[in-house]
Amino acid sequence: RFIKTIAFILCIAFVLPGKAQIYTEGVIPQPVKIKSNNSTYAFPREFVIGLGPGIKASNVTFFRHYISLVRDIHETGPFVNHKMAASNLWLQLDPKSISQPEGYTLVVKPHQIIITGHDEAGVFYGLQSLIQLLDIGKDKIRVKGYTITDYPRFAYRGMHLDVSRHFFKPDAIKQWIDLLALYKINTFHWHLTDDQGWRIEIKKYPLLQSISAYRDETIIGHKKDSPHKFDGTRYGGYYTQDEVKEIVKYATQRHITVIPEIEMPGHALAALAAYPQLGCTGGPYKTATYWGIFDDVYCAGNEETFTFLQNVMDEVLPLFPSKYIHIGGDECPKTKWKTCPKCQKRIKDEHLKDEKELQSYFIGRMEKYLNSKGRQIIGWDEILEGGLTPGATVMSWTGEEGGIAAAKQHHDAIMTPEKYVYLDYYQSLYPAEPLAGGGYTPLSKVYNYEPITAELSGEEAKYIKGVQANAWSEYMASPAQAERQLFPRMLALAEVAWSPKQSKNYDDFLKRLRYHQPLSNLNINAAEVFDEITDS
Ligand code: TNX
Repeated sequence: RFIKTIAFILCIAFVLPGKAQIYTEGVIPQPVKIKSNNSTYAFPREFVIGLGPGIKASNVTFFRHYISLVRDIHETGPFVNHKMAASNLWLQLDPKSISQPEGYTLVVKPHQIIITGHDEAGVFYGLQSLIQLLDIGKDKIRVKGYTITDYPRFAYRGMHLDVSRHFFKPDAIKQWIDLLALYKINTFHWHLTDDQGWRIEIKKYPLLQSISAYRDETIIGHKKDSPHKFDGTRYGGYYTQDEVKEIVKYATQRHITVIPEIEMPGHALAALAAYPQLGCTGGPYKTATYWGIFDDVYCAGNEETFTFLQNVMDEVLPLFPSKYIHIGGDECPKTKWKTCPKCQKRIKDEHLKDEKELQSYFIGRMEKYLNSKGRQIIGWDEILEGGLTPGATVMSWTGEEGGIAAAKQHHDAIMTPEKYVYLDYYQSLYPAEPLAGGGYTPLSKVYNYEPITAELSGEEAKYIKGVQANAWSEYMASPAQAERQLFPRMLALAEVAWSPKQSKNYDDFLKRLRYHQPLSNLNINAAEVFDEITDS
């Protein structure tokens, strides 16, 4: 009994306060430092947002939108170069007091809230944290007093979305961008082309719009013979260049870089359906109506393939100011190249060893072209086969090995291993879980992923630029379905990408998630999936 009593007292004295100290009502991703300062701020019915010098009003657009959704409260402003003392919420830049790029401090005082950013991104992220601290009562919005100092662990914090397997309208993409920004994700990898649909307008090639953007059937299954419904109408769509520009501008205002992916040499069936001369056999081809890997890919022996892809890039580049262009490179069967006279001639003429080196030749040519336009390439880890081209960044998806190999060769890498961060995979073993991709990545698995592996030395680890989760859309036919599949796991990814390794704590994350209001206030269809439920 004595021992039990002592244990109880020790628990009260040390363990519980320890826990209480880490646990906060809910900033996700967990900030570097967050401390209660025992005050509370209550927004008056009319409040003023003041912007210090150098801060554009676009930084507060989402904050104002959020406030307007949750409460009938009228804020005036934002006022540029306003007076600090006259502002309820004051935003300012001070790269000296917070030295990390994208970093910020947030101080909630009894009479005012102050956000200080290293840069505009920092100010913006401070506002995202503030949104998460709002205590929205019936007649008032209160903010508990916290002092936060925060900055990201990784410079590259990515989310991918496949719009080829299912098409999402521009408005859905904008809402998606808002959600990425709310969780401090700064890169949107937009998977725009694949076998099942080409989704970006290229004016020089009108058949990409009339043929490649559509397929014959509305499909949900994986294999040709799995349950799918043919309703007689073509399925598809594409983004006009004006829509793309608008989306990129929208993302930029939210401090998100959009990286377009134009897939090559594989996953090219939709393009071949319109321009069959770009395939080894000349077709005819059809935009795919089921999922998988297809043998028909761009012909690597045909000069016209390169002319086509370069012309495509000539229209893509002006739309996307990103340093990186993603050129795909994954899952390219070499079957057709093996029997294609033009491909075999290319192998001979270029003194290549085999079809793997032919793929490397293909990527290398496109890399040179993109470098000549001032851009760098990213490719899936299969671009390591047959030798990495000089400046390529590797996106490691089949495992972590590709990223590790790239870092050891002093190439930048982004970790996105399917085993941990594929959000198209099942998130629970619940019988009611909707049809999903073939793997199993529950919330805890995403959360506990650590991008820097022990195989890398400190020097090599610097080449791991960050982490990304992927959202392949084979089983996500609508924004609501996509939300159900991607949330809350995307929040776990955000914490992997942003928060310091040593502050990660899954139990604490789950608590913050339970009290987390923004997803419901924004009407997001998030799955109520916690590991306790799924593991039982
Ligand atoms: C593999 S990940 C693919 C995609 C599929 C995905 C399904 C990668 C680079 N390629 O084409 O959609 O698996 O999880």
